[in-house]
Amino acid sequence: MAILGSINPILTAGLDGDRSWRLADYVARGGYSALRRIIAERTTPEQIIAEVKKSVLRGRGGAGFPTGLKWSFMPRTLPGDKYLICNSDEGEPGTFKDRDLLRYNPHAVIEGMVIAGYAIGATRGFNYIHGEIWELYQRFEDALAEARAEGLVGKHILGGDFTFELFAHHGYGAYICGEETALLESIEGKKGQPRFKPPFPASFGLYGKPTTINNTETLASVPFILNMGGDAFLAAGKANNGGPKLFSVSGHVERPGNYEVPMGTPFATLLEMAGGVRGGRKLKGVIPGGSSSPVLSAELMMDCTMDYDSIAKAGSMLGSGAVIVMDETTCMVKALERLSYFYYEESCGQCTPCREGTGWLYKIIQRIENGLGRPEDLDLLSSITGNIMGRTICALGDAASMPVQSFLKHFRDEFAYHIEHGRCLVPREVQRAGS
Ligand code: L3W
Ligand code: SF4
Repeated sequence: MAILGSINPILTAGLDGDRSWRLADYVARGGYSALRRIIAERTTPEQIIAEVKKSVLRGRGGAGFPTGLKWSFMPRTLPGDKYLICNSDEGEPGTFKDRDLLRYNPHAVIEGMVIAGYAIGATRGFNYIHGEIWELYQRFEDALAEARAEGLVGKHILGGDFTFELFAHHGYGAYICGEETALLESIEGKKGQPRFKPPFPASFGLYGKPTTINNTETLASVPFILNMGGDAFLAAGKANNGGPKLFSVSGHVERPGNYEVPMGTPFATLLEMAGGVRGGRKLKGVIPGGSSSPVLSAELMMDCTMDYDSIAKAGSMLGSGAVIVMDETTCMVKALERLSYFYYEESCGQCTPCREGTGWLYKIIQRIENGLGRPEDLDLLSSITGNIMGRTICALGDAASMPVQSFLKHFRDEFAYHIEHGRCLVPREVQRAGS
């Protein structure tokens, strides 16, 4: 079990048995009661959307967009196919929460998808599952078969008027397929390259039809909102940041893993739950929301609470909730070199600033790391990132630029030292002690 701890758990409550992914176990935990009530009481889609809006559930995939608002964009009464997609293409470096939800609580995802499908008037749903974690695809298929056999998915769900077919779809492991419009292209059988937005998927989505795309954790939260009520879900978090959140804590901590805590929990508490900085070392920096979010210094991070607003105020993003902890043994140039390689490798190549810029950034950071940096390199890095940001089709260009800008902002001295001395400010033996 990689869910290592929680405070007031909701999403992961009762997942301590060894069959938590089975239908019978989910039902024993109160599963599918929200869906049964909706069908039996003929709850209207408007009522469901109103409850989700009240909960202030914000998208758990990275952008934090309000879920109820997104659902209300769907032209529900328009005739013809409309789609719901669960984005389980979890690929952001540092993020590993959605795979645990699929692994241990797949029926919460299914129930959330059926309720969401009902609320937005969808006719079909797809769960797009990251291609490199095959066993989850199989587990989701098994759960889907159980749900179908009980009439919880498919034609005339639970004997009512609502028909909703749901399918699992596995991706092929490209990071960019987690971008919502690249994901649509991928399901359509094309190369996974992002589309221009607008039009947004709510008006032109899968096969050109209205489509809503939500993250796995977002959809898994929906049954709990309907059961406890929007107000209670909001109160389980913090104003404007409803509910609990799963955080994937990795890096230099004693107990890396997933933790469920209320939005607004102090970072210091989360760090303590993860056993603190390994070996009692000093905290140096934290990437609070997955590799695309700007790095923060230890001082800034220790003042943060884990919610969208607090992390934004400190100059970063809560993103997908992937908290990467770095201690005093970390060479920040090396860390950034690794991140930059990732974006260079994963750029889909459609836009010149991203295709050329990510490679250029990586090349410069690599030469600084290798002791061959030039005095003008830091200004050059700033200039390149400034010319990528806001000039690309999708957010990957920004995602590649923000780490560079933030590493330079908070750890500029280390980069300057590398350039001047051709070696790291953190002595080799200290780095080795930490590796
Ligand atoms: C209709 C409008 N719909 C916005 C919808 C839009 C999307 C959602 C958010 O990037 C971030 C990125 C990564 N009419 C709308 C509208 N929408 N305006 O709202 O949109 P947006 O553009 O703010 O974000 P995005 O393009 O979805 C997501 C960051 O997340 N990230 C990446 C995480 C990676 C994973 C993973 O591996 N699972 O989550 C982490 O920080 O950099 O900034 O649905 O259509 N007017
Ligand atoms: Fe592709 Fe990068 Fe352009 Fe996104 S920003 S569409 S990943 S080239």
